[in-house]
Amino acid sequence: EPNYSAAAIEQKWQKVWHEAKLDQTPDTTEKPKFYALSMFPYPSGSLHMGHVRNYTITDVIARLKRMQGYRVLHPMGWDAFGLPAENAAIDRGIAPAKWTYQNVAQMREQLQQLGLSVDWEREVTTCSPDYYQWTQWLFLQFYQAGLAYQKESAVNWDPIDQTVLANEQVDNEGRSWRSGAVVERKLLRQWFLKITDYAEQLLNDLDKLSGWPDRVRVMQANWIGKSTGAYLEFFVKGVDEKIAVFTTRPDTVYGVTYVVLAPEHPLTPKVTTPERQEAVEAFIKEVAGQTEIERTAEDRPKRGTFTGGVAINPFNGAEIPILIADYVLYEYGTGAVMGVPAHDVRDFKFAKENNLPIKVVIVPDDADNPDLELTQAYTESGIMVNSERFTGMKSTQGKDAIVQFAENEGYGKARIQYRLRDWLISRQRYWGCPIPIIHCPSCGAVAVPKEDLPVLLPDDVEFSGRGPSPLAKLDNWVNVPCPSCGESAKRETDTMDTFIDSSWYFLRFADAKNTEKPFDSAKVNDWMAVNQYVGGIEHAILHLLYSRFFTKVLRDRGLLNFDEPFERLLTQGMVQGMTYKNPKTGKYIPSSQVNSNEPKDPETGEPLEVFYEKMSKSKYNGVEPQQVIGKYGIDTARMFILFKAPPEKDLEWDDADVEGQFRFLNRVWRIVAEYLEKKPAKIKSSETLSKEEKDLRRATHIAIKEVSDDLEEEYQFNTAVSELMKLSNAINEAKCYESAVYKESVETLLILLAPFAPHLAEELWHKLGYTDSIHHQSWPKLDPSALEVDEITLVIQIMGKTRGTIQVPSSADKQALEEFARTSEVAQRHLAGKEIKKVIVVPGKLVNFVVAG
Ligand code: ANZ
Ligand code: ZN
Repeated sequence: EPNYSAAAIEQKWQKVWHEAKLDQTPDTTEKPKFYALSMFPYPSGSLHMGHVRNYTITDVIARLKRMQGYRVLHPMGWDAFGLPAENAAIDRGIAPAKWTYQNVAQMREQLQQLGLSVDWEREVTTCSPDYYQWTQWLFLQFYQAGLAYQKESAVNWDPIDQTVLANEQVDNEGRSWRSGAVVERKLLRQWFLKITDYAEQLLNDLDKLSGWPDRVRVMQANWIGKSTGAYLEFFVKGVDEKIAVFTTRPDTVYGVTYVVLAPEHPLTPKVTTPERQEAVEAFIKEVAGQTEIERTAEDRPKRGTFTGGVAINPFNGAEIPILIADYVLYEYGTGAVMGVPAHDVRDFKFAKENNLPIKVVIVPDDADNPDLELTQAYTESGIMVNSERFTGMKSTQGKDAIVQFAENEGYGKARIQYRLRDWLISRQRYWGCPIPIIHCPSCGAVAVPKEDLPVLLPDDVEFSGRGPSPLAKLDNWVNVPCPSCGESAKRETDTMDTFIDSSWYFLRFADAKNTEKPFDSAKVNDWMAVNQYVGGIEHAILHLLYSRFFTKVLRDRGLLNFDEPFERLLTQGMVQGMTYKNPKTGKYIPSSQVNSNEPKDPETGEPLEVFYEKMSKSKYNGVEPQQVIGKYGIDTARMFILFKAPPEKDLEWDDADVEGQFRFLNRVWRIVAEYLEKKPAKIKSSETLSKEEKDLRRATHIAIKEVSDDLEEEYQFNTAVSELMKLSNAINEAKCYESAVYKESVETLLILLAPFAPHLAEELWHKLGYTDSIHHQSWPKLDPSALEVDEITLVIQIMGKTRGTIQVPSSADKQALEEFARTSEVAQRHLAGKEIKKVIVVPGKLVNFVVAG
C-alpha cells in the first residue's frame, strides 16, 4: 500500500463530493433540522488561520449532525460591502466592485480547499444587487413601521479633504488617516434605526439564550444598560427655563451642590452670563474635538467651567451654580446632571477640583457619629440626613418617596433610562447599500417604490477620498423625479452601515435564490433559529444585537414567527503565533530571522522577548494556511486545530503538535493498510468472544461513548481527538484480524474520525471496499453491554509495596478477592515463611498484606 498522501486524496474527494452534490441542503422536511453557521467573512482577499479555525469548527458540527440523522443547512457567504474596497479604489484606482469580486473568487477557492461541507449553491454576497435589493426592501419595512428616521448628528469631519470619516479612519490622536488634519465634529442629517424601541425586549430575551456564553450575555446587557431612576427639574434663576436631570439617586437630592450641563446642551447659551460667555465658548470648542471615550475615561481629570448661571433646587430652594463639563454626555439621559459630590465618585473628584461644596445627606446605618467631612464619596445606601422631611428615612425607601413627592409637586417623575442609543446607519460612502429614499421639496422623504428596487450603485464613479461622498457628485444619478408628485427631487446619497447587511443574511440562506422577496417566511420559519452559530468574540455586541433587533422587528412585521435568531453561540478563541519582540525598541522580528534556541535581534544582537499573541501581519507571527495545507494537508491542519485547545479558548500554534497529528493520521492509514493485508477472506463472528476481542470491543465502545459525549453539549473536540487516538492504540495492539470485532473497530474508528478528517476517512473507507460515502454513514451506536468488564486487574501489595498484579473476575467480593490474592503466585512467593498480621482489601483495586517483623 502506498503511503498517506494528503494532497492527492484531498483534491480527489473534493471533486467527487462536489459532483455528487454531497453537501447540498436536503429538500426533505422529514428529518429534524440543524442549522450550522459560521459568521460569514469579509472578502479581504486572503484566508487566515482564524478563518480556518472558525470554519473547521462549524464544519465538524455540520458533518456530525448529518451522521446523527439531521438534515443540515451549512451555508457560506460574503460580507462584501465596506470601506477597504473604497480605500483600494482611492489608493490603487481599482473599482470597488472589481476588487471585491476578485477577492471573493480568490477566497472561495481557498475555502474550497478546506473541504468544508458547505452548500455553495446558497452562497450570498451582500454587495450583489440580488441581495441588496432585499436589504433595501427591508429598510423600507423599517421606514414604514416608523423605525427608520432622520436626525441631525455629529460625524467626524476632515476639514482639509472636506469629507466625512469613518471612526476607523481617525487615529488615536484624532487625526485623519489621509490628510493628517485634526478631525472635527460636524452636524449632519443622518438616518437612524430605532433600536431603542426594542431595548427592553432585547434585554429581557437574553434570558432565553441559555446556549450563549454568559460573558456575551453580560456584555449585551451592559451595552443596553438599563438604569432605574427619575427625571427631576431644577429652576433657573432669572430665566424662564427648567433644567431636567436624570438621576439614579433621587434620595440624594438634598445633597446637590451644583448642576452640570453637557457643553452641547441647548440651555448652555441661555444660562451663560455675559461675563462667562467667552470662557464657555472656548470650552465648548475644546470639548467638540474629543471623543466620547476620552470624555468619559475614569482616570482623566474631569474638566468644566462655570456658566455664571444659577439653578434652584425645587426641594429646598437652594441656589447652586450651573456648570458645563466634559464628563456629562449630551446623548445620555437629559444631557444634564445634578452634582452630588458627597455620594458620587465622579462628582466628588469634580467638586474637589473646582472648589465646589460637598454636602452629606446619606450616612451609614450603623454610624453613631457619622463623619460629615468625607475623604471620598460615600456611595452606599444608608440613612438620610440633612434632608428636611425625609431625614431619618432609609435611603432605599427615600428614593421612591422623593420621586413621589416630586411627581405630586410637578417637578419630577420616575424614569427608566437605557444606555443603548438609536443605531446610526448613514454612511457618506459609496461602497454600501444605497438607502432607497428620494427627497422631494414638496413631499419630503419618499420611499423608492418596491418595483423600482434595487436602487443600483452607479459604476461611473470617481474616487479621490476628497469632497463629499462619490454618490453625491453624480448629478445624473442624484437628480430624479419624485415618485409621489413627479417634481424634480434628489436621491438620498448616504449608504447603509454594513452591519445592516449582516443583520439578515442568516435568513436569506434559508431561501437564497428567491427573486420575489427577501425570503419565503415558511422556509425561514422552518430553518431558523440557527442551531449553532460560531464566530469571534469581537461580534459579541454589535452584530449579534443588531441581528436580534432585526429578527424582532421582522417578527412584528409578520415575516417571521420566532424572536431569537441564534439558539447557541460559540465564540471561538484566537489563533496565536509565537512572537518575537525586542523589548528595547518595541520592534517585532520575523521568526525566520531568529534562532529559536537563542532569540536575538538580528541587527543589534539584543535578546528578544518570546511570547504568544494573536497572529497578525504587523507582528510577523502568522502561519499561512496554504503553507500548512501544502505540507501536511487540510486534514492534519483540522486535526491540529481541533486537538490543540477547546474551541472557545485561545490556541497556540505549535509545529510539533501539527506534526503529531500528521503522525496520528499516518497511523490510522497504516492500521487500515495492515488490516487489508492481513484480512482473511472470511470474517469470523462468534457468540463468545476471546479476551482480546472483548478488550478491543470495549475500547471501541468506550470511544463511541466518549467521542459522542464530548461532542454532545460542549463540543470538546480536543478530548474527542484524544479518544480517537486511544482507540487507534487499542486497535494497534490487537491482532485478531480475522474477527468481526476487529472489523467493527476499524470501521468505527473511521466513522468517528470522518467529521474531523473527512478526506482521509473517506479514502480509507473506500479502501475497505465500500462504495457509498463515509459521510452518509450513521453515527455509531453505543452498546452499553460492551462496556462491561468481566475481569479486573488486582494489585498485590506487601507492606504497601506493589509486588505484582493478577486478573480476577470483576464480580468477586471482598472475601473472594482476598482469597485470589493469597493464592496468587506473587503473594505465595513474597509471603513464604512470613506471618500475615492483617489484610487490607480495596475492592476493584488492590489487596495489601501486612506482615510481622
Ligand atoms: C445624582 C447622583 C448622585 C448620581 C449619586 C449618582 C450617584 P447610570 O447608572 O449609568 O444610568 N448622569 C446622568 N446623566 C448623565 C450624563 N448625560 N452624562 C454623565 N453622567 C450622567 O448613571 C446615572 C447617573 O449618572 C445619574 O445619577 C447621574 O448622576 C449621572 F450619589 O445623579 B446621578
Ligand atoms: Zn414629491
